[in-house]
Amino acid sequence: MKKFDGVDFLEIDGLMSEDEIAVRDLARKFVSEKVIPIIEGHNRAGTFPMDLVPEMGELGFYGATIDGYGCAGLSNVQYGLIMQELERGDSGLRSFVSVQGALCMYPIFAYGNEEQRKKYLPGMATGKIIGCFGLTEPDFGSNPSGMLTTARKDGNSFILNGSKMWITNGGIAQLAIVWAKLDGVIRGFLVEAGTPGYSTKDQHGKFSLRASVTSELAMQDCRIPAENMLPDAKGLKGPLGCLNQARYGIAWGGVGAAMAVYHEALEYAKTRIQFDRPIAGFQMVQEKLAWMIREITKAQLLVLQVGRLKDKGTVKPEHISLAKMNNVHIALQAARMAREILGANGITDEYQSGRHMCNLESVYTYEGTHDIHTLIIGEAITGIPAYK
Ligand code: TGC
Ligand code: FAD
Repeated sequence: MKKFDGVDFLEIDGLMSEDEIAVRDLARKFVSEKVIPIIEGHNRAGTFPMDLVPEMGELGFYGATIDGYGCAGLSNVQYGLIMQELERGDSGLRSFVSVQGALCMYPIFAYGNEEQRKKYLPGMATGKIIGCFGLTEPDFGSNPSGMLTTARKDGNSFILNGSKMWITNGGIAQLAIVWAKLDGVIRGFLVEAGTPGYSTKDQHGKFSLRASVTSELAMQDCRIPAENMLPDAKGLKGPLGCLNQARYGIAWGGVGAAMAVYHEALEYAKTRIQFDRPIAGFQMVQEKLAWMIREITKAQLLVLQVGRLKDKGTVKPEHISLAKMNNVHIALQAARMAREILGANGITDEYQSGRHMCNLESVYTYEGTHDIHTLIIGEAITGIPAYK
């Protein structure tokens, strides 16, 4: 297939600085050279490409917006462009980097004390320490405020009890951020792998995000030092603050996945001959390709504006919800259309679109389902919460 060199129908590159484009191109090259050649094999085997972890650290992908502690100190737009390119490769790879940076390094940076930052962030920036984020429980997904996991103070320790489910990187993480209720208030705890009473079990049988580790976490009288609580996160707004960071990255990732399937469908349609001419010449195929480029262009503008607001410090959670829900939705629709254009070939892993389509079903559901983001926007514009 023709080399991927971006999708830019409306000269949106012209809205970005040279530094932003340089970071994007670095990530694009990494994905083209290191990810695309190996990712279908990992997807088929159901394994995460661990070999790529140190190189992504060297490239500054982890905790990229943090200034100091070995992190790259990039802008939010630069960070978003990295996530876009990673998800062009595979949603599982972007998930790994999202969880490491937005869901694990960010809470240590934002809610931790200086000792915690110095102890964990430099190792996480290189990928030597892998993190996971335990919020969801078997009976509390969209409604994390009902969580059952508890923490109890016992002398100089906390004792954790409970379980978490669907945790990205769980089985490969050296450090888990576990959210639990202490005297009824949600707090964040740093649990190191190997702590007695803490165990993980990988979840198998996934048809989605196969090149990503998803695990259950169990805490059974798990005793951790008292200094392992994040001092500045109190209540649900602690984990929701992390989700703002991760949902923002996913919104960019959606653009990347949509660009990958559009590119594949367009190249295929130009060379696949039926009824003596390329299928790209049929109106119904063009309608699908035109829909894709229209939606990708809108998604690019949407997320760039959200990134600019984030860099200015004026972004609101509902802006991020709008971008996450829209961009993942259009990426999933685009992947389904691309799969259709590829005909029977679209159901094999010789082509990427089927893998992206399956991955995006998870992305549509995690970090707040599409419908939960609809309700977040609904609350923002009406002032009336409709979750309960
Ligand atoms: P609610 O009463 O609305 O809010 C509780 C407190 O939180 C504050 N708040 C926020 N703070 C920061 N950022 C936000 N986005 C916030 N939204 C709300 C709010 O002001 C309040 O503060 P305070 O001071 O009054 O206490 O909470 P609720 O229980 O009614 O829930 C609202 C709802 C449904 C929107 C929320 O629970 C939600 O977003 N649910 C979805 C859960 C979710 O997204 N889970 C994701 C798990 S992690 C994951 O999926 C990782 S996938 C990783 C990968 O592989 O990429
Ligand atoms: P439910 O909350 O049971 O929702 C089921 C359906 O009901 C959905 O369609 C939902 O939109 C709808 N619904 C629920 N409430 C309402 C309402 N009030 N109004 C209208 N509709 C509603 N979690 C973590 O903590 N850390 C991770 O690293 C992580 N990684 C994940 C990786 C993968 C591959 C997947 C699939 C999930 C991951 N999750 C993780 C969990 C994810 O965040 C949850 O799956 C998600 O929040 C939805 O919860 P649920 O699956 O329990 O669905």
